[in-house]
Amino acid sequence: MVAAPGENMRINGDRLWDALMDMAKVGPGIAGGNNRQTLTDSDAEGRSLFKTWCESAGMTVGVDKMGTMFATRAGTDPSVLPVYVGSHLDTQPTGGKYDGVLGVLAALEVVRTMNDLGIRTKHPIVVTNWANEEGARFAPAMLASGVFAGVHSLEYAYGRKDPDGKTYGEELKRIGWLGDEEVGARKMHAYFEYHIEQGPILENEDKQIGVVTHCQGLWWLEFTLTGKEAHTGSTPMNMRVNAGLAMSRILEMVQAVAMENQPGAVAGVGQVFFSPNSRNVLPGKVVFTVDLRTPDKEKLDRMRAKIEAEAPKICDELGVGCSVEAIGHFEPVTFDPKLVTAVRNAAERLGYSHMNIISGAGHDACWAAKVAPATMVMCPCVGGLSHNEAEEISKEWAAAGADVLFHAVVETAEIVA
Ligand code: HGY
Ligand code: MN
Ligand code: MN
Repeated sequence: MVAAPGENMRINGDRLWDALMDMAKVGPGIAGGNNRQTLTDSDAEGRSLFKTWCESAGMTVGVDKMGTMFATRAGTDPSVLPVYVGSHLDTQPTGGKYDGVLGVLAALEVVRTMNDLGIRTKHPIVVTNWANEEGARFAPAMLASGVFAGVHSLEYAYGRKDPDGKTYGEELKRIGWLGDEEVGARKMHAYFEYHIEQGPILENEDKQIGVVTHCQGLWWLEFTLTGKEAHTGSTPMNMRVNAGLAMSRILEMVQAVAMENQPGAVAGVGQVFFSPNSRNVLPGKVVFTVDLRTPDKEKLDRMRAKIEAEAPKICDELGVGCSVEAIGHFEPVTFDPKLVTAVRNAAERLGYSHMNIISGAGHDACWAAKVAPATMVMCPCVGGLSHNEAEEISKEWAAAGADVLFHAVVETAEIVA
C-alpha cells in the first residue's frame, strides 16, 4: 500500500469548473443561480446528467427508495466497505450554483482523476447524491440521509408534503427516480463531504481550507397561530384577533433569545404562510418555522424551551391561538477525529492554508456521522453568502478543496501500488 498520494497529485480544476458550469445550466434561477428543487423536473434532468457523467467515468449507479444516487468505482478488495463521498444536487428555490453541487461534482472529479492517474484502491469509492438535502420543498432538511441513518422512517418521508400538498413519495415516482435499494442497507467504511462554508469565516481569515471538526445542532419549530379573519378596514383595532401581529412579536422575541445567547447561537424565520393571504383580510391562520441553531446542545434545548414558553404568552395577550411542532432536529455533531486529521494532513501536504471550523449549516454528513466515521472539507465563499443566487466561489478555491478531498479520500481508501 502507498501511504498517501504524492503532494504533486492534484485534480483537474478546469474539468471540475466545467462540470459545475454545465450543471448550473440545469434548473436555472432568475438571477444567475439555480432553482433545482427536490423531485422537480429540473432535479430529474440534473440527476440524468450526473448519471451519464458517472457511467462515462466507469462507475455503476444504484438508486435507493428515497431516490439517493450511489455511483460505485470498484476497489481491489470487494470484501471491504466502500469510502463514500458526496453531497446533494438539489437546490433552494433561489439557490446558488455551488451549495451541495460542488461536493457531488468534486467527488466525481476525484474518480475522474483516479482514472487519469490509474490509481487503484483497496476500498471501493462511492460517489453519492443525497436526495432532498435542502428541505425547502419537503421539510425537514437532510430527509433522505436521515432515513438512511435510521432517524426517519421511509413512510414518514414519503408522506412529507410540499406547499401544494404533493407528497415526497408521489413526486419521487412521478420523476422516475424511485430506486429499488433498501435505504440504509449500504454500509460505509467512511464518509467525506466537501462543501462551501456558506459563512464568512474562511474568507475573513484568508484560509483556503476549512477542516471541519463539528457541525452545530438545529431545531425547526413550526408555529401555527390562529386569529380571526376580518376586514382590515372596518374592524376596530380593539376588536381584532391579529395573528400577524402575534407573529411579528414572536419574531422579535426569537431575535432577543438569540442575542441573549451570543456568541454562538443563531435563530430566525425564513418562511411564513398567511391565510387567506389577502391584502384586506386579517389572517385567520399564520404558519411559520423558527430555525434555531448552536453548537452547544444544552444551549440549543434551553433556547427552544424559552421560545416555546414565551410564544403562547404573546399570543394570549392578543387572544390568538398558538400551537408548535418540532419538524426538524439534529444534535450538534462531532466529526471523526481520524478523518479530520486526514483532511488536515492533506491540506498541509498540498501547501494549502487551513483552519479548524464548525459548520454553521447542516449537511448530510451530520446524519452519515451517525452510521459511519464521517467528516467534511470546506472552501470559502465570497462574502460568506449562500442560499442566495449571487452565491460565488473562485475556481482556485473550488480546486484546492477538491485536491484535499482527493488526497483524504484516496488515502482512506488505501492506494494499492
Ligand atoms: O439548512 C441547512 O443548514 C442546509 O442548507 N440544508
Ligand atoms: Mn448544502
Ligand atoms: Mn443549502
